[in-house]
Amino acid sequence: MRRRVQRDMSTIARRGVHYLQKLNAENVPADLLERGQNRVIDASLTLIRERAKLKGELVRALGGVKATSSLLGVPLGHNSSFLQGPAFAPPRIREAIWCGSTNSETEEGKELKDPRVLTDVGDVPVQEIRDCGVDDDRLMNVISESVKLVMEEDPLRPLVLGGDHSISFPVVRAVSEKLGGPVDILHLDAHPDIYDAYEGNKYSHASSFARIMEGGYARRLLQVGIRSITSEGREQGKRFGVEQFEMRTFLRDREFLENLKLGEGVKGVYISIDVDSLDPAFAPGVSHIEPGGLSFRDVMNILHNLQADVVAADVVEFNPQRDTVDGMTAMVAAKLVRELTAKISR
Ligand SMILES: [Mn+2]
Repeated sequence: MRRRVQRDMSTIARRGVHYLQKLNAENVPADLLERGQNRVIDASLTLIRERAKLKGELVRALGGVKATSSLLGVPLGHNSSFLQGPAFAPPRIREAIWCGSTNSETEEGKELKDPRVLTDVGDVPVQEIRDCGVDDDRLMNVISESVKLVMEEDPLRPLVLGGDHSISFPVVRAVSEKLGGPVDILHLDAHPDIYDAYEGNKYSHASSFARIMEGGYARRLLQVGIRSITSEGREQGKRFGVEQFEMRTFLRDREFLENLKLGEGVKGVYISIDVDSLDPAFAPGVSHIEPGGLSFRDVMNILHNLQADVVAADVVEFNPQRDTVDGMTAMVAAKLVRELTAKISR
């Protein structure tokens, strides 16, 4: 009985966003279907474009800033190898940012209620687009296009709320293409996410950094917090010249990592934070619980001391379905977003 209950629970958790009906298109002409899908995609991009434009106009009218963090939610969970809960993360993170249990200033004194510091263009409607039978090649293009629409509105810079880690590929691709060259990436994660493919899926959340490195979108890739890595992960790391900092040597690497200077000679720095880079004691609401990770203060020290022009960032893999009842990990993800906002906005 107990075993059966556990299986049912895990079935429900795995089901994630599968409540969506599969589009039944067997007898529908392909061109009719594609025209309909294109209209839905156009409508999705129009909403992002117009919201980004409005927020950009507002910030420019207020004046006096070079860079403003702009939240863009990408509620995508189906490229996870295990659970799909990260699809539900963006609204939970926003709720925690503004929940009022703490003040609205970052640790170093930036006021988040100032739209010149932090603005929001909403979510890419991932589930609505998938519900129309759009495949991942096109969905990834929609995500890249949405990121570019934000960057179109100077001084907005994308701060992306995941979603599973597969979203970092289309986001970094867009940032690099828009800026016209590679970036340096600081990637905090328990896992290197650099498999050539995982379970046959080239868009897997375990493969995003293979796609990024193949595409030439990054010059340096520093991976910090690593403690679940296979021989393939290490080989792929060598193949792409990745600087992998494993937790087992963190005490030795700490001073270096707390004094990073990145991005010179490239278009800027991208920061990707997988919430599971933190020890599960600090952030239990993740799909892949991996003991032995960074403390929240370790991450703050690395971020606060980083010298870099941060052009974009993401916070991924927060899984609300695994969080504590009081939403502790939502607060952790929200604080990561708040402090990344401080890092980006100038
Ligand atoms: Mn991870």
